[in-house]
Amino acid sequence: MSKQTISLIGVPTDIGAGHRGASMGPEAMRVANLAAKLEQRGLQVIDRGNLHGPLNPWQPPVDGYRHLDEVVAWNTAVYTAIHQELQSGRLPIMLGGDHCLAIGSISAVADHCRETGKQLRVLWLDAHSDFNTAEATPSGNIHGMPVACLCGRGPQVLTGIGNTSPAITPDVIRQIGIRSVDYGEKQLVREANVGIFDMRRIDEDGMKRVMEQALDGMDDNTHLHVSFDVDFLDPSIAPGVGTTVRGGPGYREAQLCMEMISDSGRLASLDLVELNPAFDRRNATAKLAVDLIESLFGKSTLIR
Ligand code: EXY
Ligand code: MN
Ligand code: MN
Ligand code: MN
Repeated sequence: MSKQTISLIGVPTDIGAGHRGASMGPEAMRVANLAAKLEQRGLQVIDRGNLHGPLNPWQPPVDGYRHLDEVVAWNTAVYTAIHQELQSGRLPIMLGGDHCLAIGSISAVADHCRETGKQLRVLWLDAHSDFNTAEATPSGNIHGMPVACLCGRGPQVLTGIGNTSPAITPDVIRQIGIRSVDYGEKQLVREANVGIFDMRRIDEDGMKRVMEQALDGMDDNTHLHVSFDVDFLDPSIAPGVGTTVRGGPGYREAQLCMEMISDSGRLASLDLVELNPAFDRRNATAKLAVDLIESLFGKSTLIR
């Protein structure tokens, strides 16, 4: 079998976030040696460099959305880049950037699945559900809305990115690590019936059982996309994010989560988002993210 080729796509923007700094995420991941670590695992890695888009004008929300035009521009570029990598048979890793960029990446993945007859499963690793709408959002920040947009709840300029709208249906999503959902957002995720494994569930059942359930029902025809928001992790191990929420998975739980995804053998695309070097200490969170991505690609602590 030929070597799996991974392409790294940097998307240096914080256009959907409430704090500046996630725009520095791609470079922090490069400084933490992501490409070399994956190559050490026997993978071929192509760094495609960074996408380009509008600067962050740092304006207040208009009609419930902050920086909507700029968010559309960045996500359109993400869609095109990710779709092209998938069509060329490579496994794209989108290095964000804030989580609004998952609208573009997952729209591309969903179109690719329709084109190739694959079944899509999305694992959303996050402290937040990211299911806000213009009516429900407390902030107007679009990084709190990507899952809703992907499911067709949002402005047409975002729900319409790609060839099919909505890009996905809620039944393909499994959210892990959730512990911060806004009041109105809670009604929305319940109505949409999003599969949520919140922290209470992880406390009660353990990460092993939760991941078994989240990965259940996949087969050889499944394309597994992982959208990894760094705020999924407990802030004690991952301070380098703008939206920390205490009570997240610790190092061992996060490793187990990644190792079980790797064991599934279905990982076919990845977002690494919300890493914010302005909040980090000596690039520790970027190094941790690289460590966890190595586990996603088969580095295991298992000795048996
Ligand atoms: N739910 C809050 C909001 O919509 O403003 C916070 C969202 C944070 C989103 C982070 C990236 O996952
Ligand atoms: Mn998020
Ligand atoms: Mn297409
Ligand atoms: Mn989050």
